[in-house]
Amino acid sequence: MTSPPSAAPIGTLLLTGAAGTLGRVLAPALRPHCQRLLLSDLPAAMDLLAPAEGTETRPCDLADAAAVQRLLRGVDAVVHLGGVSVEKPFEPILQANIRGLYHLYEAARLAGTRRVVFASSNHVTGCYAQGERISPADPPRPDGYYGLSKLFGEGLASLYFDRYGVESVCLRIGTATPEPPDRRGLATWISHRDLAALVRASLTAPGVGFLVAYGMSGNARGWWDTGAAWAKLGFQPQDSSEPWADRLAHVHPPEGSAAARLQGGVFLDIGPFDDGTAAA
Ligand code: NAI
Ligand code: 15L
Repeated sequence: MTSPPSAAPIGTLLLTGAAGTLGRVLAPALRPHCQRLLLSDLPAAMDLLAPAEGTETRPCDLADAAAVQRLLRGVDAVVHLGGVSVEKPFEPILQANIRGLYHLYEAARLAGTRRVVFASSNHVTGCYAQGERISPADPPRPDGYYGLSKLFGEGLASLYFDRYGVESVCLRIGTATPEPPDRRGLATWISHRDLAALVRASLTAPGVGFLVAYGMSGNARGWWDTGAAWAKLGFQPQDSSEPWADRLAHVHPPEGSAAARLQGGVFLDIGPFDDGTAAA
């Protein structure tokens, strides 16, 4: 007997960075919403993936253009988490986040992929002062090569919609941890439950075109204007950092340091690298 047709709104969904921290959170949350879920990560990371019913594994290095083209064949939508996820010297960021993202969008264009949900980051605007209210319309102020690579990704997403019709939602995710870790997290935290709902909304909202949205829970102390983008996505958070406010108010880097003053937090303590690659 053949099984009845699935009512899942998404056909074949590719999750990159599936073996990473958020990949392992999002895979089970996305599985019921697609007909087929492909889990991809670096070959060396595939052991971290727990096999689950209805999923298929696809090892792939995003730096390998031909492999990424094979990966995207038949894919309707992508949740793109793969890449370097912290501040690092330029070279690894160039390979995974800049070249890798170019390979992904080129492959999406060739495959006719409908939509990419791109895990951008709050570090695109990490040099704004903590407490300053900003929106996706404000000028970017990346706080390092990592944030800069996410800004490149947003530019690429814009280009591939305007020229080739590949839709993108770029989520400037805040701090996606089980609980907010410190005072900054009272503004930046997004619960795993809210993140999963935001990603699902980003995959299914009609006619998003190219959209940038901050990703946080319903934090009373948040810094980011989320109204217009969340309305377009039909997203409403269920969680808030407020229950941790008293406990975390005094958990922060030394007052006056860049990490305490600027929205990017401890990423401002990393670099310059002086690793010689600029002169090579
Ligand atoms: P993670 O570092 O745990 O996972 C990233 C995954 O990408 C890893 O499994 C890694 O093996 C894979 N990867 C790295 N280079 C690759 C390459 N060349 N080819 C294929 N795969 C590669 O990061 P996490 O925390 O799960 O974050 C997921 C995404 O969300 C990242 O893009 C990160 O920048 C973004 N993000 C995460 C936030 C958070 O709070 N965790 C906040 C803002 C953005
Ligand atoms: C990010 O973009 C990082 O991937 C994650 O490790 C956190 O540091 C997060 O931002 C944050 O700003 O808290």
